[in-house]
Amino acid sequence: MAMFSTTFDLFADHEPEQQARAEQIGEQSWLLRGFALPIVDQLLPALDVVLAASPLRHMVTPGGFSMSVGTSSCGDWGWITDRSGYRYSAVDPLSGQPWPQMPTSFAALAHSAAERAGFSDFTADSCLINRYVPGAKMSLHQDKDEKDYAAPIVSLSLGLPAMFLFGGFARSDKTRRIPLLHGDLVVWGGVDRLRYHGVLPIKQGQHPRLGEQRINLTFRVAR
Ligand code: MD3
Ligand code: FE
Repeated sequence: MAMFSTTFDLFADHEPEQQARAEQIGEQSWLLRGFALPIVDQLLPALDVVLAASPLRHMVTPGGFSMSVGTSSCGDWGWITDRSGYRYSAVDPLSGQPWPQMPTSFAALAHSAAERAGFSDFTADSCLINRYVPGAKMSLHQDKDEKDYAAPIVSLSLGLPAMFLFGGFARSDKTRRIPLLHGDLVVWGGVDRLRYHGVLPIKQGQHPRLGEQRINLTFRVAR
């Protein structure tokens, strides 16, 4: 992978009250450090509403392993896995109901982050919610269950820090480690969309706002 050590002042002319710096971490991937911090107070109650209707649960992989990460979704489509495979579903298999609506604060945040990374008109139809407690991890994988790889994936990190692994196009390719912190947004698009990635086991800790957990939201165009 080419090196992107430079920090670019991408949006210097726009909204200087929000942080103006975006760090390029891949050909078409951008880290927006602390981008969500000004609106975390709106996001967390909205997340509680979503999780009251569709609680986090430990899904089972096609191979029969229970994920260490607890997952749920909101929006038109939710990502699920069970013994029959990985897919998007319009219905939450736990509630038998459609997934909760995507809160407008979530949709607006994802749209605005994508725009800052050069992807105009990003409208997510799915938000996957991952909850990590200390020790939980996500093994190297590619996200291939979405229909259109042209749309980026936008991720929001909340709570405890994570060490994110950003790899190449083969599982065995060398990975780079990128710390993801409370309030960080990352936009993964274009050629980087199909890179292998994962999360190292979360370290013990207490986050002042979220306690002993990390929550990651990924906004996607699923269908
Ligand atoms: C890079 N989640 O849910 S988010 C996932 O922190 C997932 O919970 C991780 O990987 C988490 O599938 C990482 C960042 C992310 C998401 C999708 C990507 C990075 C990506 C797709 C392609 C490349
Ligand atoms: Fe992923």
